Amino acid sequence: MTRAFLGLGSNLGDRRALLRDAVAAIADVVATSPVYETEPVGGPEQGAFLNLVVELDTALDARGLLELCRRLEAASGRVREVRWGPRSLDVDVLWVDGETIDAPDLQVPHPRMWERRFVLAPLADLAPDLVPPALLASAEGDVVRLGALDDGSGPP
Ligand code: GSY
Repeated sequence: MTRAFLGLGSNLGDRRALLRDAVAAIADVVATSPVYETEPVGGPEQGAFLNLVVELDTALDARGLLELCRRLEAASGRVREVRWGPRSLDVDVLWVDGETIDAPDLQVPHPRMWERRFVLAPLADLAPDLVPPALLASAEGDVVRLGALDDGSGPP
C-alpha cells in the first residue's frame, strides 16, 4: 500500500456537494484536508473555486489513480466549457510516494502544484513533510480556509 494525494476542485454548480460526493466515492481515503475557497489561477475571468486534498493509502499506482480521477470527473457529470475555465469537478494526481512519471498524459508529481497555493495549503495540512513553508509563502493565488468538508460552514 502506498501513500498518495489527490487534489479536488470545483467552481461550477453546488461546489461543496460535488466535492463531498467525489470524496465519498474514493476508496482508501485516510484523511481529507479542510476545504479552501480559492482565487482562480490561470484561465479566463471566473468564479472562486472550492479546493481540498485527500490522502489515500492505496494499492493503485499513479496510472490507476489517473483512471480513478477521470472516473470521478465523469461521474460528477463534469462540465468544462473552456480550457482552464470553470469546471464542475477537477481531480488531479498530485503525489504518489516513490513514483515519478513524465508522460504526455500524466506527470507525477503534478508539475504545477509547487506554484499553486490552492494545492499547497491543503496539502500542507495533511503532509507538512512535502511542503516547504517558503514555497507555500511564495505560491500564487489567495486562499481562505473554510473548515471541514462536512461541517456545513461557508458558501455552497
Ligand atoms: O487545476 C485544477 C483546476 N484549476 C484550479 C483550481 O482547482 N483552483 C483554483 N483556485 N484555480 C484553478 N485553476 C485551475 S486550471
